[in-house]
Amino acid sequence: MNKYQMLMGGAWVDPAGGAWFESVNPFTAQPWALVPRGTKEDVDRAVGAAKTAFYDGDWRKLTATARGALLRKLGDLIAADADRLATIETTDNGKLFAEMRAQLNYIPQWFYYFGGLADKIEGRVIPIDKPGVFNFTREEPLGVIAAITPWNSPLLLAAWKLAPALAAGNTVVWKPSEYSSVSALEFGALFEKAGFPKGVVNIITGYGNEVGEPLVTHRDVAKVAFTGGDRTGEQVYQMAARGIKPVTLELGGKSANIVFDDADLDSAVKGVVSGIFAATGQTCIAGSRALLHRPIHDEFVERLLALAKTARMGNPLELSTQVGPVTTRPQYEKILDYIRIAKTEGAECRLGGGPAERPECGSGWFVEPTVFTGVAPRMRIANEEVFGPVLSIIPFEDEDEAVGVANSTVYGLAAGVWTTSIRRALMMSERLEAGTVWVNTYRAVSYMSPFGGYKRSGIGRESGSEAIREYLQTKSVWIDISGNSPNPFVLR
Ligand code: TXE
Repeated sequence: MNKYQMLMGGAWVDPAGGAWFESVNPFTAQPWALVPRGTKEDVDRAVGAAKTAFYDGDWRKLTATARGALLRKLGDLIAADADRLATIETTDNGKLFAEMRAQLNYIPQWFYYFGGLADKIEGRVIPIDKPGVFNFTREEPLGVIAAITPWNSPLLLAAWKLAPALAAGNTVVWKPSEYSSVSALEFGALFEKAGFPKGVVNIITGYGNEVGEPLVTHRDVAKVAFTGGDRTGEQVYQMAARGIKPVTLELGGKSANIVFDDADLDSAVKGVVSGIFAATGQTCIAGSRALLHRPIHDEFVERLLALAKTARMGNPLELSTQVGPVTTRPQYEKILDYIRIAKTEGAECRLGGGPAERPECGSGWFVEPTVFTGVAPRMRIANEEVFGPVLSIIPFEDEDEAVGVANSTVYGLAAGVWTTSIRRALMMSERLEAGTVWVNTYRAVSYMSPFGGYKRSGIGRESGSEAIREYLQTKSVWIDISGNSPNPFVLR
């Protein structure tokens, strides 16, 4: 087993406590790598390195154009290493190699896009209402950014934070999930190769309470960018509040995929299947509720079951596999618990409904693609994030009811609408409380388009030009050009 080190101030170092933990391959349920178990002492060291790089190092002296060029170089290096990094991600988190490779091939775009934005961060000259005074603004970096990422798309979700944070001129301490740290540590080598000054990006691994908390509360961390579960997000927000630190939070959801009777049902069936069974349902944007217009409900369910039954499970490294294992043992147990809860609540299980014990699943943590009909909006399965291949189907009578049910959860990350009516498409996209609305498609994301949650799904936006604002602060500069001495006892 490879034994890894952490990246701090440009050096690869052992954890201060001298302890490592095993990273387990979800397909074999066997450990395959040893990850450093960081502690508060390591956090102090990593934040110290990032602080030094921010205030004293070469990073500050680079022009914005040179900073952008480094980001673009990094993008090239990722593209050249995509297959290797994707294989590592699949081995670490069990998601399909086909999916991870597509992500890795796309990740460079975040570094190209934000690299391009680096030298387009401009202030304003304000035609101020006071004669003899010149006023302008500067957009400045915040300082040391703590980036905390989850296990489901380890490098993609890190890129969403690192690319804008670095483009804006900040330095970063990145803590990947304890379940998927290996790709982050391998990725770390590319920063040095690209020519980033030492300490601009630091990577610290370990558990949420041992590393995440001291990182969030560290007095030299200026901002926290977090993706994870909403309960942890709430804790992170509370801890950051004590230090009056801004946060970006991306916290998952219970997204509704709404199918109207005028929809192209072939596309809609594929869209609903992709929304919940792709990535084994372990995505923040999972369309875990299918809201079906009553006139097409029965036919749609039959077609959906027919397609879902064909999903090939097995080794995520094989390109023919469509549904892989669940990433972590606790997550596997959580999904099975929710299936039990749904059955107890009276939902009707029409497909799956338990662990997958097919020979091709080996000893991995597999759950059968599961479909419940007869789900009532009040049931827990219709309100709580399962983060697995479990679909809840809820019928609706008309547009008002569809909107009401879709908006009835505490979340608001995404929604899908399937219709051929332009009126419905526009009306629904206005009335749905979600940061992303897809019409006649699902699971589309881009570096160019802002992404984030309404309500309990989060705060702030990642991707798109909006994202860079999350890593900047505005300074207003006033210069007296009148040459007069004003009355010191009144406001100028
Ligand atoms: O996530 P956590 P978990 C949801 C999903 C899943 C549930 C739990 O429903 O079932 O969250 O997953 C770090 N201070 N999502 O437990 O705890 C942790 O080490 C600071 C949705 O794996 O949120 C990891 O790096 N940091 C989500 C990161 O937070 C802490 C993706 C995320 O872990 C911390 C993943 C603490 N006190 C899970 N505790 C999405 N939005 O897509 C943990 N961490």
